[in-house]
Amino acid sequence: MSDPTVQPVPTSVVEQVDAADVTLSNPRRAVLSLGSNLGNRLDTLQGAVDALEDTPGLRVTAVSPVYETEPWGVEPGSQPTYFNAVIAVKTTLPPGSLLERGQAIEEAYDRVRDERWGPRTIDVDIVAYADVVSDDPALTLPHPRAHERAFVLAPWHDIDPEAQLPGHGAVAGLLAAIGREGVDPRPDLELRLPE
Ligand code: PH2
Ligand code: MG
Ligand code: MG
Repeated sequence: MSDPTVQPVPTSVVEQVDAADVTLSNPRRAVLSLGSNLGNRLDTLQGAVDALEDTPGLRVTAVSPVYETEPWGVEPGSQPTYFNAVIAVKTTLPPGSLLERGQAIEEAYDRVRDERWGPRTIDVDIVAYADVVSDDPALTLPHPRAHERAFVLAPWHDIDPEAQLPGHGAVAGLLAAIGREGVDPRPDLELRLPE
């Protein structure tokens, strides 16, 4: 007869430990888009980069040039222009935790969400996370509109000319197809890669 004091380990627990272990020991690459069109746009973008670098389990590996961009998806002239940039990170955070961290940074900058595509102090979007493709409404991956936004593709292409957008192909080709209208480099401005 088996010893009644020895409890069998439930299979589900064993699987959870394994899943956590894989995430913790396996940093993933992700690409984030940063945008600001209210307040001190450059300082805010730098603050977001620094806050991301300060996140346990996350390292910023590349920071793109800064672009000044026409607001996309809204009436022309109805909003200030954006500063946009893209960063590459290496992280042990799973996608949902990375999303929460981005939202916490948005809240720290008093981001207001009262209209779709309304002006904002800071928007932190996950453009791509490893090669994950997901239609989870809480976090669609890759970002559902990244392939049609030059303000994402141009800075991404700058930091990784070979980049691929999962499900859509080469960033270089996508960018060539849509063009760079309304997306102007600002070589006089620079974001620092945290030490
Ligand atoms: N973000 C939006 C909507 N429109 N336009 C530009 N130029 N840059 C953005 O970051 C941006 C936008 C929603 O997130
Ligand atoms: Mg966005
Ligand atoms: Mg967003």
